[in-house]
Amino acid sequence: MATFKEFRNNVKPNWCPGCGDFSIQAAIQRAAANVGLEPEELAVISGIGCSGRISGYINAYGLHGIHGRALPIAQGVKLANRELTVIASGGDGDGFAIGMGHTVHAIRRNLNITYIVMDNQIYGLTKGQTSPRSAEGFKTKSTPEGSIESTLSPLEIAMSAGATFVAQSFSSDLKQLTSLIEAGIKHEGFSLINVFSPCVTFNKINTYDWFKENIVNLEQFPEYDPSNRMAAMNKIMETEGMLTGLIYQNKQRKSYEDMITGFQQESLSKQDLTLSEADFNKLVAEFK
Ligand SMILES: Cc1ncc(C[n+]2csc(CCOP(=O)(O)OP(=O)(O)O)c2C)c(N)n1
Ligand code: SF4
Repeated sequence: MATFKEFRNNVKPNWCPGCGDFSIQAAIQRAAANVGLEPEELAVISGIGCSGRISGYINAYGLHGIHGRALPIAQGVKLANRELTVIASGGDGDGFAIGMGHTVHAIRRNLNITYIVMDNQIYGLTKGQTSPRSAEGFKTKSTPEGSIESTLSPLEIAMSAGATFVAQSFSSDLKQLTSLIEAGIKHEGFSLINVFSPCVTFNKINTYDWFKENIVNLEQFPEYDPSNRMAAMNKIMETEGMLTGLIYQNKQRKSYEDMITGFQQESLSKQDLTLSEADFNKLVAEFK
């Protein structure tokens, strides 16, 4: 069985020293080993951003896609080869700005994919503009007088889009993050894991200390029941989206793959999809 070290490759990340994304990389590698995967059983698909580089830093199948398009690619990979464990990842700009339409529909489609958002509340790669996750009043190069737009709540959006698994964590809490990624991989459907991942270079407000002061860990509420949708929505609103842990899980709803008519257990990539000449001609005749 592969250890987490076997999910490492020899590419040296070029993230800034102290960037939260390092811990997310480590957590993915540990979670993959802990659930018993081999590198050839995992595909990591990412968008564009500092965070998007992650697919190149893990020894597994990987694709560094285009900005905001990690999820369409990840869904294609999963549909073509359902035997692969598919992790999609990217930044809050990638998933909640340009890619938001894909995020909402991937959530409601519920393919068996784990989506890890590396949420630093800013655009890192393009050197520090506001993202939909930036707070009102947040000053950046694109909002020198402070952002006048309201902050987007991905957890509330995920819940209202019919999510079957919603979790949030902090890159510094490697233990919690690893166990949530393991739970996300095991979940039979789409799992959204939003991870606070400080950008030490451009975001001087949402720092490690700021997160430590503001995070509300769900462990404080032993009676909390993540199968209760109403309680999950209430807790997200009560904590202004700063809660961490497993927020909601619906184990009843089947994944897209398990509901789609004719979609077989054997992955498409292993099936003989050759069309006979007779069938081809029959198909073409339908369009005449
Ligand atoms: C279609 C397109 N639009 C815009 C860009 C420029 N761009 C690259 S990364 C990025 C945002 C980066 O922020 P985020 O997704 O939050 O990732 P981070 O760098 O913070 O990890 C933008 C706007 C692009 N590469 N492609
Ligand atoms: S700019 Fe920010 S997000 Fe990008 S690598 Fe540096 S610390 Fe990380």
